[in-house]
Amino acid sequence: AGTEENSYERADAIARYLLERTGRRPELAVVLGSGLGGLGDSLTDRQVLPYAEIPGFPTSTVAGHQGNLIFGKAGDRDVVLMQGRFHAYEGYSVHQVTLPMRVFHLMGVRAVLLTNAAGGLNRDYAVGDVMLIRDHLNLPGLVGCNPLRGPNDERLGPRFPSTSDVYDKRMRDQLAEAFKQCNFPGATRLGVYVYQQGPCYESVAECRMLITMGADAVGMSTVPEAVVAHHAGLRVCAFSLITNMALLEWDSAEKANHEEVLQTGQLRADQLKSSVSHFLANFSLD
Ligand code: 6GU
Repeated sequence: AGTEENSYERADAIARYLLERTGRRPELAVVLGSGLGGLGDSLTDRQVLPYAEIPGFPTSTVAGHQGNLIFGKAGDRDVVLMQGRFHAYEGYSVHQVTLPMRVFHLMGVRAVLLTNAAGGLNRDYAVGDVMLIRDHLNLPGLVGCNPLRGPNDERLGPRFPSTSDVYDKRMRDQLAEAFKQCNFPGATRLGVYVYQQGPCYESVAECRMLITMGADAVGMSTVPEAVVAHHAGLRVCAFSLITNMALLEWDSAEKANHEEVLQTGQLRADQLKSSVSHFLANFSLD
């Protein structure tokens, strides 16, 4: 797409800078969601680049979100990891939010794992479960805020890309296997993630609406990146840590809050770290 913020030229300049500066050739990129940034520690042979040191890259701001690009190894595999992502609710344009996917593609990365913290809508789910994303509802995308809006640059992907096949089944199955092998203590679910821009958590009526639309979990990220990565031909896999249950009763004494989201991230940090490391070291791209 043709805005200056995520143009081929900008993404390509950043990709070249990173390849030159690090000498690394990662095959896989990982984006760490709220409270999951600690996964960055699990890599070996690490090289940490703060976003602020990368010319042309946006910088990140929210409490609980760090801002580093980490190059390193998981087993024998070279990976690059975003510790902290850009969200539309912070004021970044949807083009800035998705720029890193184009950078990864132009660096030669072939697959991306996107992670997030999400609210559980499906009443079978519990706090601390993981939901592998099978499909999404891109609410802002449907009503005029699609990350691919604008002139299309064919070097980055087609004008009218499909989205019926964004989430790669083979990667997802391998990820499920990694959670199983590592005895992840929560259930591993398969479901539909609905993206709403935030920063407000949903009202009770909104949660009820989202359930009738077919969503199992709700969050404020991932879908723009997934769409742009898929557009560029990257293989995409994504999961949500269910950090809290969305509230469906009007007179509930509870309410959604960021502390609970971060606490559940903490609670599951070590187990997520081992499952994701296992996946990164063992998954196969063919
Ligand atoms: Cl309940 N809603 C949204 N939109 N994002 C979340 C969440 C809920 N819990 C964690 N992230």
